[in-house]
Amino acid sequence: MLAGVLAGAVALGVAELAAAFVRPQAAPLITVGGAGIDLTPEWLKDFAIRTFGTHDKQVLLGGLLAGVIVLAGILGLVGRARRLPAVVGFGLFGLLGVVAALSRPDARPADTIPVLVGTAAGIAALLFLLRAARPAADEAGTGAQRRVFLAAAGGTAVAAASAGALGRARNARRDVAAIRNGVRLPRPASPAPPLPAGSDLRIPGLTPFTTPNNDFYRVDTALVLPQIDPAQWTLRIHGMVDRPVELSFDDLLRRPLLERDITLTCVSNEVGGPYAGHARWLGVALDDLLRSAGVQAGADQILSRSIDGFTVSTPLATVLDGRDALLAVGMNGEPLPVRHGFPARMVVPGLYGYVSATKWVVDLKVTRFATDRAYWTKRGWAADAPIKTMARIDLPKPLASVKAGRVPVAGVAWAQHRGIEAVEVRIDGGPWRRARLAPVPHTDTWRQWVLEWDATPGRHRLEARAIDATGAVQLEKRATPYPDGATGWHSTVVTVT
Ligand SMILES: Nc1nc2c(c(=O)[nH]1)N[C@H]1C(S)=C(S)[C@@H](COP(=O)(O)O)O[C@H]1N2
Ligand SMILES: [Mo]
Repeated sequence: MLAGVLAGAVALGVAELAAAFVRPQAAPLITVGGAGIDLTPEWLKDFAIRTFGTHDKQVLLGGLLAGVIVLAGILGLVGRARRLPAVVGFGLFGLLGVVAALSRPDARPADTIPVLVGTAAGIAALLFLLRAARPAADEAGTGAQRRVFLAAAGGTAVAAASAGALGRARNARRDVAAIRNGVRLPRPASPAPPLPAGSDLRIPGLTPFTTPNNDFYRVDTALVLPQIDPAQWTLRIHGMVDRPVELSFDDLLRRPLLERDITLTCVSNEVGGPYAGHARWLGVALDDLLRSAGVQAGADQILSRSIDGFTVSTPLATVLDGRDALLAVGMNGEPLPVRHGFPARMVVPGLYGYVSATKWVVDLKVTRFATDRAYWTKRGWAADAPIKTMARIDLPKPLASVKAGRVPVAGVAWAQHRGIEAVEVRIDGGPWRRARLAPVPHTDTWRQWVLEWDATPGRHRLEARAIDATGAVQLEKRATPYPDGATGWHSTVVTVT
């Protein structure tokens, strides 16, 4: 058993080291994990995002690691009786890894090297350890035999751990954090006006109007964050255009930059959920960029692609309708953080992220919905996905206990690009009362709201709903995110003492 576990560790450690020479994305846990994400049914993905939130990736990789170790241990037990089935078992694992590596959307043949080298090393370690464990022919004494095996096992463990550690150290050198720190973004040709006074009500515990970059939600399929040097980055605009273009990062920065306040929302956000965030973005107008390439008649979609092969389909008419669709390079006064798409991403007000907000974007293809589908729309999520009107209660916190008297009930509400006209709150199913709304710069942001409540002792149920600027009331009917965003009124229960 120990022989199998250690052989598995050697396979993973050596593969990690080899991947550091090929590319970090080619490490077997990453390729198998990535293939796993792609094959996972929607309900399970939904469950994972809901249950583990932003830690879904760590949970996946941890589970995978545990699975490999257990199976390797079993193969070790098998190997004590018969070598061949154990070696074949390792080989099958290797084959699975090869298939996973080649299944990645950005796969290259070299991506199979880490898993091949790792499998070979694992098999060699297994045979070595099984030999060390075998009682010597002359039965020289089990004590001596045991010492031989433990020495071999110890040596193997050290070798596996050092290979893994060396690989990680080498990977760290690819990190573009230092390059990002050196990036100086030009001033905006069109700065955002200062936020209106009072747009942040500054109530302790209420979501701040502007989300600090470090607190901004992250949702993506990337198990390894793409590390892109802006000096190597290019953006290709092609497809149904008169003049295909390829822009460098400097080309992009030479264009007039707009600074805009836009609130992003993920379609996977449950009613009352955390996957929305507000930032002040800096970027190039996407409509100008597309028009400069000459968009041809008949096109209705922009298919954008990230460097790791993730794709997004965005309705062309939405991008060209005059809203502030950006190819963003800055977020809250800094270059984009690596987790949020450095060096460039899309941001389109009013659309859920999976149809608008491509991070690490390198390619824009002007095309038609009849021709091309994107990562999530292939999996049944809606192609047309405007953000739904939503009010969220942030205060009092769910299941909180508060003192009787004046209690602020407060939260944020969003209906990007339509705007929030009102937020209403009711207590214990009573009459709806209008909350006070904080001012906002325009309709593309969320809006804070607060209602002063005279709380009386007991358990109370609070509900909130928003009304958008078209007069439409937030849908009451409860629906889960799939296929085009959750609906329902957010409610919480508070105990007043
Ligand atoms: N390259 C890439 N871009 C992506 C995604 C992704 O998986 N890969 N996810 C999208 C989704 S579903 C959302 S909600 C937003 C989230 O952006 P954030 O992580 O910066 O908050 O990014 C979008 N852009
Ligand atoms: Mo999303």
